[in-house]
Amino acid sequence: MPRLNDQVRELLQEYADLINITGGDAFRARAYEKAARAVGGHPGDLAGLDLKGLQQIPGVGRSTAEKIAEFLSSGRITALETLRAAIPAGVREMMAVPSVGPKRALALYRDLGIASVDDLAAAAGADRLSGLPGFGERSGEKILHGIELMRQSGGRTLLDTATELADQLVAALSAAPGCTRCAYAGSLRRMRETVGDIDVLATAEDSAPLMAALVELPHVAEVIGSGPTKTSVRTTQGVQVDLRVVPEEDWGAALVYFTGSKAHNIKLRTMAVRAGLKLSEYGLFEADGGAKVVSETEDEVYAALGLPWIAPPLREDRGEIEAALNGELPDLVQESDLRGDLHSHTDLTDGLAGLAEMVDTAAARGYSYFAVTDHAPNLVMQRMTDEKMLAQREQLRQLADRHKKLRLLHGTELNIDPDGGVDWPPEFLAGFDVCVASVHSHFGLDRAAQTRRLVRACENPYVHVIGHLTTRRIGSRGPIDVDLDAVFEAAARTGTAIEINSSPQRLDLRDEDVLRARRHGVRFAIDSDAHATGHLAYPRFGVGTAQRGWLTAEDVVNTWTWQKLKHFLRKDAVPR
Ligand code: DGT
Ligand code: CA
Ligand code: CA
Ligand code: ZN
Repeated sequence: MPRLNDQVRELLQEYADLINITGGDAFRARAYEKAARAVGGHPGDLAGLDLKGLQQIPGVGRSTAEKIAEFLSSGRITALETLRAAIPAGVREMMAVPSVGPKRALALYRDLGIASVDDLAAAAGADRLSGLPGFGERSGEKILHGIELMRQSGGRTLLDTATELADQLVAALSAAPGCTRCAYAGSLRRMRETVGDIDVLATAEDSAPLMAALVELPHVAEVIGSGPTKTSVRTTQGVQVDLRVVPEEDWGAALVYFTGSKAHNIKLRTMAVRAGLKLSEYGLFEADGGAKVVSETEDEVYAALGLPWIAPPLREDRGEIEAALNGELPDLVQESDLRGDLHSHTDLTDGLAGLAEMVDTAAARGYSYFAVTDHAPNLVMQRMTDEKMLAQREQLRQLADRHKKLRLLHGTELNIDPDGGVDWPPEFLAGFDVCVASVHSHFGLDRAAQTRRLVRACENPYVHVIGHLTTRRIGSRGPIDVDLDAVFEAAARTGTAIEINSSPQRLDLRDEDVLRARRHGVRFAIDSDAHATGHLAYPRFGVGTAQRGWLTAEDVVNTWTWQKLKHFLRKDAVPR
């Protein structure tokens, strides 16, 4: 079952969307949207909270609290159901298509009777949109492109949702009678940015109790198929889960096989064949005679092929087998290597939590440094001023007494303007301990202009980190068009770190671009970009992306000691 808070977040977000679509009060819609985020980011469980308790959650007002209370007691929200009855679910899905939005979704429905993303694709493809008021020449083309983006991620699940679900499934199945081992495999174990389905592997003498345990879980909405070795289900969130149960002595071979990737597996099998062996999910066997060589642990399987164990994020056939043969596998960065976080927000701008709360949570993670980097004034809706920024700096200095072991850094997230300039003059910038600079506007500039602006941002002596470089959002916004090599070259030359933004919707840079940046000698910062205390745990996902990009701790500036980071923040040359 999804966490109750997440269920409520979904419902409030849907309510806000439907208010927008039906042309309701935009401020009301925004209030529900904010409440949705507040509930999703709230660390405590909503269950058992009364009206008063609910209203104590920052961002939840009286009417939201009443709706949540109604849901907690009756399982429904009347006002939401009224709106649902007026608008087909497909219209809300259309609203999520990049470049459509609520107003156009409603116009498409009212004027053309278009009520689903499929209908919309057909109408745009047949050029039936251009006559509509508010739809320009190229609207159809843009909408088709947006639908394509949505479909590319189509049906795939983001890493945070999949990880949370898989952790729960593994815990539940491990407790089933007779289960001796249980873990997830597949693309999730390789830490891909999205997963098609979740592959869970377990060992037991008798598989029946495990299969039964899976099918009976409250997460399960539908059983797709069930047999003695494999059961597939679909969860209430629509995620497919495959459970395979093997005998304990085949664990290693099965784990290698079902972790994949397919391309990595094919390479391994070819190596086995050359050595007169046969590799399958049941083990490594002699090709003639069929005697089993090994299969109990992954180590044994790799060793029998003449290889060291290869970390799952590397198993993409991107040169890892060759590197393993040459003894050149990277010593991958681990989450435990991180000593701090250089990008976070508070409720001074669009974060949900107050400064002290964010700092306390960072301290509890055992960090030795932590930067607060609220948005700078050019992102107009955040209403930042010099006075607010300086007041926050003062507050942060005062919090330092409370956290002797945590060095607090006062920073900001600057906006890279179309020409590559940033907010504030040099005198003011010089007052920050750390500056992240990011693109938040003008996503449509041509390649030359995008490249120029990012190179200039790297060359700015006050900019330490380029935030979410390509600005993509998985499934909803493509990357900007930019010559990445030119930007990486500039970053390496100027000693500017490139961020791996760990937010599961972004994971920006993505794995392949990390791999490429690394060849230029770029340094990286694995940041949470937290907008709530719970988000401070996001670097788990950024580390996965970094591992898929072959990074070591040395490549990542926020694994460095404060002594070393201090030089980096002065943009002194740090020796490689
Ligand atoms: P996904 O679920 O699309 O994100 O990606 P995976 O990699 O989890 O793929 P999935 O779920 O189809 O299969 C899980 C693993 O099983 C995969 O990583 C490799 C292995 N596997 C599945 N089918 C084949 C196959 O036909 N040949 C080989 N060599 N391996 C396979
Ligand atoms: Ca899978
Ligand atoms: Ca699968
Ligand atoms: Zn940002």
